[in-house]
Amino acid sequence: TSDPRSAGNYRFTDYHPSAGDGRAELLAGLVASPKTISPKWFYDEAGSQLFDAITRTQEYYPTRTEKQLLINHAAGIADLCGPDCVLIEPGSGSCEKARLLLPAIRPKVFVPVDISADFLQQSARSLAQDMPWLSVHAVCADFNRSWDFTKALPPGRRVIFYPGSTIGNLEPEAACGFLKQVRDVLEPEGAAIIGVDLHKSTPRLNAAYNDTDGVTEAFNRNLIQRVNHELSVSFDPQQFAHRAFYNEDLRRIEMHLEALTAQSQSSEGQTITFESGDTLHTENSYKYAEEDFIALARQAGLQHQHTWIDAEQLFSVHFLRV
Ligand code: AVJ
Repeated sequence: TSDPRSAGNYRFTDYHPSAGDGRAELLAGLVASPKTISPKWFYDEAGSQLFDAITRTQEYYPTRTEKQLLINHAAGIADLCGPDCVLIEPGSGSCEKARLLLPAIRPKVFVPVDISADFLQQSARSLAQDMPWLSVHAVCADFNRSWDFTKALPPGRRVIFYPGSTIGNLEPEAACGFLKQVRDVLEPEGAAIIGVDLHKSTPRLNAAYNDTDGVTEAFNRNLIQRVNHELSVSFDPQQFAHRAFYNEDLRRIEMHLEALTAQSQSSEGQTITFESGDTLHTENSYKYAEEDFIALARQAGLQHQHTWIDAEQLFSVHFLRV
């Protein structure tokens, strides 16, 4: 099929998110001490597929638990949304989770927002086809930089859907900042549905990030390939070990790559050097007790309305309002 930007119940608006100079930032993190990299670099083609495979491992409970919560409580969630809302999903990806809620919520319009134009158009268009009663207004934008796209939305009660515990990648202060931005967009009467992984026993958490099939290990190591590709260097992924553990004091999973041998590579006149045992900090994934997330949301000016939690107390879905 051709590519009409508007057809039937489907519409697409491109805000042309600029890639920015990610590479300079990437290199800066690799020559710093300690070495760090933003988890956003995980998600190239191979990394996105590996993440998908992670969600299907025995040990990684968040995705299947959250989906089951959305299925079980779709009617209750829809009740709190009310009729004819404008449902916005920042970072919508496959729209797979929204699909679980849309038939219950029946929003006036669904607005999937993603930075990846091609993938967004594919998934939003097929959603519009599968749900002909639904208006889909896809927006290509970088919501981490600007929420300006919301100025062009139709009127109606705004509900922001942010599943997956993606908010866990942010430091708590930054998570609060994100929620404040959400609140601004929701004025005067909007709401937010946010999926948050729960603080729990260390063994359970450690297992989820150290699956026995080595999928998370491959996902972590794929960052070395990404660095090689982005910076035209050639580190050997096999010379890095996957390390993932729950930091109980900070209530976060930390992922690192540990160099098994000394190695160095030059890029743009700078040298990236690993001594044997040096680590690269690749991800934080914060976990919250129910009341702690509610307190964080309140700090951001969002009131708690309801929280759904599974019987094993693994994952939470919060409904917040302005
Ligand atoms: C996509 C950030 C929610 O933190 O659990 C999964 C990413 N990293 N396994 C998470 C991830 C390793 C995931 N988030």
